[in-house]
Amino acid sequence: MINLILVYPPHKASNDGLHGQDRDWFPIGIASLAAYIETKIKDIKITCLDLFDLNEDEAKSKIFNLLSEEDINYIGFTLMTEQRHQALDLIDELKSYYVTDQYNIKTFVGGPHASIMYQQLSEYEEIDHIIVGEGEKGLEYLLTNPKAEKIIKQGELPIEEIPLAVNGLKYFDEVKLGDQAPIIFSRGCTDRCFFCSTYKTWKKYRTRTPEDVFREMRLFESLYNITDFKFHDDSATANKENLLPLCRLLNSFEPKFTFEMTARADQLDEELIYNLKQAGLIKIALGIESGSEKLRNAMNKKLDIEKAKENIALLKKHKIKVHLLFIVGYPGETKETIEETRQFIIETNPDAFSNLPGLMIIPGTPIYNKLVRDGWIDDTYWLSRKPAPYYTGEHSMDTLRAFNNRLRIIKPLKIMIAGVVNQKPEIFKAYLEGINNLETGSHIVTSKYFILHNSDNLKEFLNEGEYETVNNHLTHDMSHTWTYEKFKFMADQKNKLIQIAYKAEADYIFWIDSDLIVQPPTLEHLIDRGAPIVGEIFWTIWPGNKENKELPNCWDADHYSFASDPEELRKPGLYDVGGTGACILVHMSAYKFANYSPIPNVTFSAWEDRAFCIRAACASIPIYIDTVYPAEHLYTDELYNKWYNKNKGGGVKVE
Ligand code: B12
Ligand code: SF4
Repeated sequence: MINLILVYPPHKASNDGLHGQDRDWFPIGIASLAAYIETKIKDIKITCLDLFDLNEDEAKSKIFNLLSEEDINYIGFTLMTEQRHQALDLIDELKSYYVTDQYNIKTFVGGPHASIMYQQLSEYEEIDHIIVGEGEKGLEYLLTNPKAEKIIKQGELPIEEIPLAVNGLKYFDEVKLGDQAPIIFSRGCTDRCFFCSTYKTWKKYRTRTPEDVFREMRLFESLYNITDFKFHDDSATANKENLLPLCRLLNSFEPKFTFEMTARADQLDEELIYNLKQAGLIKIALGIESGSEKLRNAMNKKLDIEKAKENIALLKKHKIKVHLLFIVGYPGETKETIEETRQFIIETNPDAFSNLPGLMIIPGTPIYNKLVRDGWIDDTYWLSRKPAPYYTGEHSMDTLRAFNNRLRIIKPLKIMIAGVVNQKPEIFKAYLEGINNLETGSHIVTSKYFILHNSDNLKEFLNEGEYETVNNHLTHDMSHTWTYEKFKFMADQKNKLIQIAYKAEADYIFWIDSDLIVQPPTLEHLIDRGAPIVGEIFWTIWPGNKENKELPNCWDADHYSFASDPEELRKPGLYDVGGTGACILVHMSAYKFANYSPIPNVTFSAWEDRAFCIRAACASIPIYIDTVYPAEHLYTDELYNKWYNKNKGGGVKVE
């Protein structure tokens, strides 16, 4: 008798926040193999192990327990690129224990990664066989041919032989199905997008008969009490003639099933949408990939974009939830192409959209082959334990993160630029020039609001509604030996500005001290950082600093002191810090919570920026400093004159 184990291996999420997958699906690949093979080989015992959410030790002991109890002849593993190593490690261990005279276990692999990297995998001694492509016929061949070759290619399964995967579920030691069952209507895809490897497993696009699919869904209902389904097809709607009869079968059946599916956005029309809705479609995912035609062409995504837009509107009209899928960071992606994608999202207004952090490079895809030719990656990468990489040949992960944040700005962000000002007119003018030169795309709307402190003479530089004045006996100076009374005054003014921003529903306050000249990209760049509190750096030699050393407007310990060397901040980047001030962008989520008032019992909290940052830190709001576009701090007349000479020529001396 053949004793066969089929394993869906564990998938250890990496801790980089970039890879990993939540568990909300069932591995029908091995279920399908089990369902097929039971009809072909009579004298067989099959066990399927779904180990996806176990750690490697748990997975190992599960397999080893089985091996110690039974005489297993064959054990096969699904290989996805992302979890190749978890499977390969298990095979290694297994071979080191169970290859003796006593045991003779054949190990084999199949699935997407095996179907692509079979040559490389054939060099692993521990793997006895690799089944390429669809696994059913290959598995039958292996189990019926003791002398089967190492690489087995048996080609695609005729459509009428595609098994009902549901029949394979009885072989699982534990059926982790949840409330939704997986189902497929078709195999393969009608397209060949350059980032996609699906064609390596499934060659030709084929659909199952509507009757077969309907029968399988009813079995899920009667055996597992499931009435909600997810179609795992790449492109479920490519064959309308076959799909409409399935819709009719589903429509006439009680209880009513619900389902979701993925389709090409241009492979739909109103008749199909109407029928799908009647049949129980509640949600559809559509791969748009990019709003830029240039990029879609580069991806070989031949999408009729007008048809796609029309279909999205029709789906919404029929109350089917639309989830759009995008790729960020394909070669050629720029700020402008991201803007085109953002505009596409705004125009079509889907119920949801998503994308991975970047373009995931999967072997076997045309884009992978190009990057190999360009020397960006090579096949040895897949021998490592690393997850599939994101393409960073043109943009760093930081920039990709910024692109991702930008995409999520659906309504223009309101930014209130604010400050409490007491300044020399020339410097204030230069300061305002810096602010007016800030670049703002269509995703940003700025306003200004200042409290002019003992500075009525600055009114002439501002428009009505951009300021208010407050005059009192307190004076500003650069000695920074401020009294508690002065700090308290500043805190009160800034708190007042927070209230104004809140009333105006400003998404962000951008605090800029009135002697800072910001660089044009600063605001957009800080917004792209997607952080609740992020300062832009500037450097100052504070009066009284004996070492005559420039220090940044941030600190990482207590009382404007540094646990690490501030010079490291000279390298452009984003750093988390203990506190910052004077040039910071604060999101509403942070300014709604943190204010500038001194904190009782914390002596050094009298400086209002410190009090703000302590409050934020206590609420676990992270604080960052960005060092890519340092501002210029014109805190002495000499510095102003130098700046003026450099920027305006000539120079007007400030006394
Ligand atoms: C639904 C789906 C998901 C679901 C469920 C995943 C699953 N494993 O079932 C979710 C959303 C969770 C998912 C996640 C991911 N997916 Co996905 N997903 C799919 C999709 C669309 C369908 C899978 C499916 O159910 N097919 C139907 C069943 C019957 O086929 P199958 O599982 O492939 O099994 C057949 C063969 O592969 C083979 N086989 C499978 N296992 C074994 C084992 C043995 C021993 C043998 C002999 C044969 C064999 O025989 C089976 C029957 O013919 C495929 C594309 C596709 N059409 O296949 C992509 C696909 C499998 N996913 C892919 C990717 C990249 C991912 C992610 C990495 C995406 C991400 N960045 O998060 C994650 C990885 C998650 C993980 N580690 O499992 C790639 C895989 C490429 C690769 N080289 O690994 C594919 C091919 C899509 C693509 N665009 O290239 N995915
Ligand atoms: S991305 Fe979608 S449409 Fe393109 S080839 Fe892959 S499955 Fe087909």
